[in-house]
Amino acid sequence: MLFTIAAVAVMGATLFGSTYTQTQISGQSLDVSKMNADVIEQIHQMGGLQLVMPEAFAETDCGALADSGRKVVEFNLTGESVTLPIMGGKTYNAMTFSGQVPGPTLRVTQGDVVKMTLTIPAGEVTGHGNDMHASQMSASNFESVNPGETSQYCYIAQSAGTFKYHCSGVKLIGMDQHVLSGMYGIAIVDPIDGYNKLMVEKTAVSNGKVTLDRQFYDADALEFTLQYNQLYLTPEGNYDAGKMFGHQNTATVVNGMQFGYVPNMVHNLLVKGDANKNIFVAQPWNGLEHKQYQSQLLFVENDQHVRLFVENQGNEPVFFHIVGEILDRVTQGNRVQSAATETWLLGGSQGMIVDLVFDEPGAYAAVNHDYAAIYTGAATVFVAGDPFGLNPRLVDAGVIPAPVPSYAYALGNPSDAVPPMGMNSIAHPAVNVHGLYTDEVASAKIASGALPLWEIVPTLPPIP
Ligand SMILES: [Cu+2]
Repeated sequence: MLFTIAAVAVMGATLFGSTYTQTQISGQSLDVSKMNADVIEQIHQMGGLQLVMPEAFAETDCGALADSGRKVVEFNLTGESVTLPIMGGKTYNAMTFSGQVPGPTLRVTQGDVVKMTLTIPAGEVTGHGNDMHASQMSASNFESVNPGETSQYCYIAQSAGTFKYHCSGVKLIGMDQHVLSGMYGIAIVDPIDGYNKLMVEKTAVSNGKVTLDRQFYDADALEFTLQYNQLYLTPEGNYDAGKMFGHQNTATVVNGMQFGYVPNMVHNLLVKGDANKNIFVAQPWNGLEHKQYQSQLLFVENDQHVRLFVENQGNEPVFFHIVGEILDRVTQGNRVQSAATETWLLGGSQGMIVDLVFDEPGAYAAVNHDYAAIYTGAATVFVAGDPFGLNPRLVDAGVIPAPVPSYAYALGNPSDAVPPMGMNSIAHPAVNVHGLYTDEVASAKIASGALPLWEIVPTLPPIP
């Protein structure tokens, strides 16, 4: 528990204070005189929004579903307020599921029963809840769990797709604060019959004529998750509801971090021969001293089926685009929405699955093609193949025994962008520890086999 006593007092007042309106209006520039004060007062008198949903917060019983013949997948989360870093060397007062932002990714197959258990440690400053969009059941079941308590519900994951889950606040009060401070994640529900093979449109010249030359790729793919959100913070690192109401975010984050997937000093060294010569315009998490927060790159092979699970967790639209690539297929739910499209729009709480093949060796930035978002953090760099011709040097230095089809074989892919394996997953060659994690979560990742590059890189032979 890392809050100062003063911060606890402020948060306590915010979260448990007497009115819903105080929570939402403090510190912001909304013109209250133009709002219907009676309605706001009425909501206040009712205890926030709780009574707007009359069946609110009933108990649920998992017994019937547990014996229904379906596979039961347990999903255990804790609600924890912690201090986490932000770009520029400062920290902010984060709220997390299980000490990480985003929370752990749940992966199930369509038809499975999800048994979600939320535990709030006794020392936690506030209660929390969990609304899983993969469920279809009365919102009353999402519950509010107080410090020292545990609660659970079960549901059948009936629809395939990528679905948000998020804290529902204290009986909906402060939900915005909890989500925008870090309490969100995704559930991936794989289609019961698996994913479809991918068709990529190409053309060829034969007998002097240009013709269609469709390429087909097996359903198995190398998979990543990308979750977009914003931070609305005061200079002291507290949630600023006023900035949220004004849609004036202080940061755009992908998987919790601004510019978390851009080159670092190791890539500078490999490409430029100098750890201090930045090869990307913004490298805020450059050095090894950032440990699990040091930025990493996403490595893929050329001519490889890549699948991205993308979710807009935030308060601003995401215009998802990959500079230099075309999104070969966009799926929402289990329905193809588009093929061979340049950009796809995700509103708030909207997810999609992007399937694509990186045709040429190179570096490709996945962006929210809103310039304000790009410049405040939504630039995520994929490196396909060996565009920098590093294979001979890495082999000479003994880092890898033979040339490799992607740098993932030498450095791994970042753990926070790698989902749990599903029925059509290609295993990543290696996974490194990267993410907006507490040190405890980072240690657990290392214990489960992810590579702490900040410890390994200094021990590697020098690159010639
Ligand atoms: Cu919460």
